[in-house]
Amino acid sequence: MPARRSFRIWLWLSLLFVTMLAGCGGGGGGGEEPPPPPSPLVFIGCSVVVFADANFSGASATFGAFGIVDVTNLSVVPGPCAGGTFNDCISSIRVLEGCLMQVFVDANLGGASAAFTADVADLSLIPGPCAEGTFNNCISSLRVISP
Ligand SMILES: [Ca+2]
Repeated sequence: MPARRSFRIWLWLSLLFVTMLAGCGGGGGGGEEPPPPPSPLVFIGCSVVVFADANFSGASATFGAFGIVDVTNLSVVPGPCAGGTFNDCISSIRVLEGCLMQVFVDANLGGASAAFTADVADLSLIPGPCAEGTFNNCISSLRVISP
């Protein structure tokens, strides 16, 4: 009788052990792919969006990244204005919170400039050196600065 009881206990423990192994296998995947790990990249840079029309409408282009990003010549950025570019073409600007955008009326960050830290819905309301004394359809280069 004791031997039989020992055998039953051994059998019970063996079954328990096998069940635990099976449980581990199932919990460890069981054929299902684990979810992909979250992206290790955290975006802390800046970006701006320029629009050909006021009130953030019309064709747009986005610039920015980390640190300082210079766009030295908007006449090589494809756009809807003369020559199929964004030169002298920007009428409104979105600036990501915390970012600084400098705009220049000439290429290579030259000529009169203005700096913005918030959206500008209508550059024709910003006094400048171009048509009607504003910055509308006037910007030829720009700089985006991350905090
Ligand atoms: Ca210009």
